[in-house]
Amino acid sequence: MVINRDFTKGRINIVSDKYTLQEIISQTDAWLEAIQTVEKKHTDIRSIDLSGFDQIIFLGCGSTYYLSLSAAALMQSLTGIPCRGFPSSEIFLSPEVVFPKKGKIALCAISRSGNTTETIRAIKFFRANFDGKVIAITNVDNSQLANLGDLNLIIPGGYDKSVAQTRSFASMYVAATTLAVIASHRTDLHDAYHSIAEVGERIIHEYNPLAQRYGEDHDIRQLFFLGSGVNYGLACESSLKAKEMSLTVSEPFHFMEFRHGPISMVDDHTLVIGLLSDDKIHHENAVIQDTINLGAKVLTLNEENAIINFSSHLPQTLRGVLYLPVLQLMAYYRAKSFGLDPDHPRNLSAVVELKY
Ligand code: F1P
Repeated sequence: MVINRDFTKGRINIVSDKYTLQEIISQTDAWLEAIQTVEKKHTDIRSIDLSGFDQIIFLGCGSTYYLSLSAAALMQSLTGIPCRGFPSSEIFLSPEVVFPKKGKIALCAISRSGNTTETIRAIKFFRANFDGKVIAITNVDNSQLANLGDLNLIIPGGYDKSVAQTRSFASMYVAATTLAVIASHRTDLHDAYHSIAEVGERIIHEYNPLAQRYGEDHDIRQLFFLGSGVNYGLACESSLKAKEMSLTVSEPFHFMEFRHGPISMVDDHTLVIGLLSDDKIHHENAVIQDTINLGAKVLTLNEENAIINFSSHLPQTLRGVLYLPVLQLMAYYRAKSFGLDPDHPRNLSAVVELKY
């Protein structure tokens, strides 16, 4: 598929910072690369036979920890295999809360750089103490992680030069989704997923002006991102983008949890972003309405009947990545409107490599 991305004539005006905007708007190429990369490993995935494991543990740090939360939820919902997502450090710091006493465990380690010390250490700990398989997902092919897995899924085209992950997160999330689809033997989903990049491209163009409008609204002082099920990890990641890039107070919650305390924070300088679903929509909309009644502004995303409509005609399980680009753009524009450099968030480096 050829994607027409002539942004000189399009509605997206590239401004002075170097990487983040370009990475966000070019990400759908990396989605396609991710699908193709995982599909090529179809036979290897089948020979690992994840259905023979009692649990799959997904792990990463920061963005890739949030990716692990969503990937674990998606893998479990598609395959029925119990899955959990953990920060990499918990694997070796608190193994007693991570690993069940009995059963065969597989590990899926996710890292953009492939060199984050905690993630590498977690795999080494697992190898030393357990007999299970390791799957690695990364954007860097000469990284440590790229050689540590029994199965290595590498998507170089997703790599971000910016510190905050946008394209890289999305590309690795698409890889994790494709992995779950193949592991679940759902050929119907497999075929359907191929249209995801085209849909994503359309959403980026259609909603870029809206993302800019919300991002530049300085009447908004705090952000809450709500998501349930698979969408919770995506809400966490979207919230992290706003935090890192625009230094805005921003928190993620499960929809129904929001009424149990956090709702106290809502005022008329609050934006509540709802990553809505099909099957839980009744409850999710009720929470959104409660926040509107308290004066919040809202931004909702869903297949239809939301402010941002995907109109993808794809099943809910495949739509996760579609929530990301507009929320990444919103964080980007907010950062720019505050005079911040979205490529280099304060106090952050692209990789955390520990010396101890
Ligand atoms: C993990 C990570 C990034 C984050 C930050 C520090 O990196 O937490 O998500 O943006 O710059 O490192 P990785 O293991 O995915 O490369």
